Amino acid sequence: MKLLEKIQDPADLRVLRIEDLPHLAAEIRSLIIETVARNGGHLASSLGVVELTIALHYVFSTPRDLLVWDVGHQAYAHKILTGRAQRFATLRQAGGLSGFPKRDESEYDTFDVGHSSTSISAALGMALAAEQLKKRQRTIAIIGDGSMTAGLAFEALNHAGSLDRDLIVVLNDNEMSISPNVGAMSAYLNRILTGSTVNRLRHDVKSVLTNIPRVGESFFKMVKRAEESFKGFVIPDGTVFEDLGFQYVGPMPGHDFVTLIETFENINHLDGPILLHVVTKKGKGYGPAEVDPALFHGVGPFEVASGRKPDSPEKSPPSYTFVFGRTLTALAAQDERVVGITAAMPAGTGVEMMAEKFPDRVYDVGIAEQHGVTMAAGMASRGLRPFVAIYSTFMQRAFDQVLHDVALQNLPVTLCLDRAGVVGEDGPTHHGTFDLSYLRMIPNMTIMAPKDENELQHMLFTTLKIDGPVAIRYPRGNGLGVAMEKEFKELPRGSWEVLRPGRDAVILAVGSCVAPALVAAGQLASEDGVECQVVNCRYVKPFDEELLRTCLKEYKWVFIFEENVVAGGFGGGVLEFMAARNLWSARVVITGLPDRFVPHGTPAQLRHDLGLDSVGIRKKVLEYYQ
Ligand SMILES: Cc1ncc(C[n+]2csc(CCOP(=O)(O)OP(=O)(O)O)c2C)c(N)n1
Repeated sequence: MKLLEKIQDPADLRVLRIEDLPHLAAEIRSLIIETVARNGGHLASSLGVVELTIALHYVFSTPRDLLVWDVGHQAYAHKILTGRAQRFATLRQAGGLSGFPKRDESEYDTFDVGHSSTSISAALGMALAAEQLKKRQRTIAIIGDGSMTAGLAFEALNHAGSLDRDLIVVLNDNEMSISPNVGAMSAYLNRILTGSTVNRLRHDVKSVLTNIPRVGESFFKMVKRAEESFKGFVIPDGTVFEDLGFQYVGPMPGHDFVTLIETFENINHLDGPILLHVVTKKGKGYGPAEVDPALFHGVGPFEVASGRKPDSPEKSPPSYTFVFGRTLTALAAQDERVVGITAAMPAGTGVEMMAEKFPDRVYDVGIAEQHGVTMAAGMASRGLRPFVAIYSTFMQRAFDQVLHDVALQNLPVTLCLDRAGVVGEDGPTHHGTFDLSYLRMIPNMTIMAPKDENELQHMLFTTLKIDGPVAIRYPRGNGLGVAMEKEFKELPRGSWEVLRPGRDAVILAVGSCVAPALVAAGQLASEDGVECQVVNCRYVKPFDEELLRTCLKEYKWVFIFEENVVAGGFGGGVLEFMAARNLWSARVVITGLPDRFVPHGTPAQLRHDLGLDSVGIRKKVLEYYQ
């Protein structure tokens, strides 16, 4: 019988011998690799923390003690050990397990996550709640070195260090964010690992260790043993973390059960804020992911033996991300004011394409969306034209910076919002379905959404002609395969496009809804006898006022489709326009996302369920049109 089959919850794990744990780790790794190879997911991060996760559940009394995962993309072993091994095959599938911790999925999932750098704040909150409610518990935040680059994590360290409450922060250092980690903190951690800090302090390791209450000689022996297998393992005085009020323990090897378990047992007796610096290898145990952890950070299905994607017979159209990267590079070549900014996602956003040609004009700020946007504002205030490429969902974090630092001063910063709309299997933490609402209300903003990849390149070019902030939102995945025009062209600000005439009703479609609206209009005409005019509302702000006025006067029925929440979205803007001008003759039907969080599933299925594919659009028109 496999070890994993005996483990229904962590209590079953705790009766195993330490010698058995490497077998268990191997079983968990196989299950993770097989499942992600089928369903896609976050592979390398999860493989890197298998031993760490087992050791945490082995020593701490979960679920009473709380494990708070940062981002949560590395929590697959945690899910498997906490009663979800049997359902693990459903990972990221509609109705199946979420790819991230979810409180309504398990009592072991202490906090819903997806966006990074929340764990220390949330864990501190839980520790304070336990104190006030007189509950005994250990609270442990597990945060990666990449996630540690965000302001939120620093804010939490700053506060936690001053409060002196019981809190353990496990810093999982694999020297990688999605791509190699960046910044001074990363360089600092690296100096600790490579020894310059360690060597300076090694001579008085013993006196420091034996002075820590309840640790003493045995811990020192354990440290010495670890030291033999690992470059440096000390408790140095004077790390940044010590100065912030944490007891610093580490750096320690993150794949060695004996060291991990003894250390956790020891720090379980320590009081106050503790930072345990654990060194792991991203992708551990799966060759292709160890070799290229960035590629295997988040992956679609692949062949286990080779690590390669299955061959697809057809050549797929370029992705929006690729078209963005290529266009940005071309614009940078034409205009030396252009700079590119990414927040830890050079590959995911396509900014790396510009970095290859213009490395001095591209900045990876780390997971620091707020800083990236305000830095862009500073650049724009002095004559540069920054393009800030951040996924729609992560731009939420920089809302005030967009409003206060960019828009208020009407600065020409281009916000490039990839992964707008439903993103699929990553689910509600990652759907980019709020941007039209949170941007449309901001004065001075221009907002565009391309109907296809060709229009995206023209929009990027057009932003250089607009003297103020611009946001372009475009979907995840491949473009439509349309012909790419060679010359960039300017799309006059606030201009819409009539793509198909029709006398009976008008469809106002935004971005990803334009193509299915055209398909639906074709079927409505040929099969249902309803002729719809289709308008590509490529500017969500400002509107094409003249065209909108004509539509509102000439048609009894106006159908609006947008892959954004209805609340505050494009359709809401049309209603505001009508109200302000007393133009009430048309009936308006808005289809967008409802006022609830949309779960995970394939993008096609989600769009179908939301009525945003051609089937749904046709159905909606027929439902209302008389
Ligand atoms: C606010 C925010 N920005 C960007 C991301 C995308 N993202 C997910 S994981 C990750 C890297 C995290 O690195 P690290 O914390 O070191 O974890 P690792 O994957 O290396 O284990 C990034 C940038 C995110 N989840 N949240």
